[in-house]
Amino acid sequence: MLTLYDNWDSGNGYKVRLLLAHLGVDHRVVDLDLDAGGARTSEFLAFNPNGKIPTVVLDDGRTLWESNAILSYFAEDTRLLPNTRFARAKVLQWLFFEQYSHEPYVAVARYIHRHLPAGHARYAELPSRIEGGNRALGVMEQHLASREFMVGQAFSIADIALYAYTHVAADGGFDLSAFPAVQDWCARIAARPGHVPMLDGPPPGSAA
Ligand SMILES: N[C@@H](CCC(=O)N[C@@H](CS)C(=O)NCC(=O)O)C(=O)O
Repeated sequence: MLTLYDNWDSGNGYKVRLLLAHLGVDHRVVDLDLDAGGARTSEFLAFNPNGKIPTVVLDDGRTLWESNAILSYFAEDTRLLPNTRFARAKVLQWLFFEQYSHEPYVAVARYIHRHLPAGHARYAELPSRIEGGNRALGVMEQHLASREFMVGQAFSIADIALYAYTHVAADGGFDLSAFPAVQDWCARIAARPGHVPMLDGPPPGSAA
């Protein structure tokens, strides 16, 4: 069976869990304790030499990593990836935006707050992470002020990729009330049939 190497508190992992839930793809989850170096063991590095979750091992043993590549793989030929050339490119546009202009700020600020002890040197990064994250949220706000979804008229993996860390941005010190269209979009995504929430602990029986 398809195996997802994951961590319950990771938004990057949650993207894949949310997509697999929407598509009803059967899988098993192996939850790695990242703070204890769970993604740096020789066993896991054999699947992903970059030492990061999410990583999937397909039924035939092939591996795939990078959350947005995994989303693209499973969304192929489904309602979650448009099939016209320009709309697909727009989905890619937002996936790359998420990785370069959003996740390094919104997710990293959250990581610092949730996983590093008070007084850790990385708390000094927070002002620049907040500034960059607010810039990314501002881009989304402007875009979503007149749209229901990130691309076209339909829910797609662009929404899933950006929802994952946006809806928990407050964990990193962001104030989403300054972005009302983003807040409304988050509520629409969470209300969709088939939605699953982010986890609040490792799923039972999923430890490596
Ligand atoms: N660009 C990657 C980022 C993956 C990533 O940063 N994963 C983190 C958890 S969110 C991780 O595995 N960290 C463990 C480590 O670096 O040891 C993606 O989108 O999949």
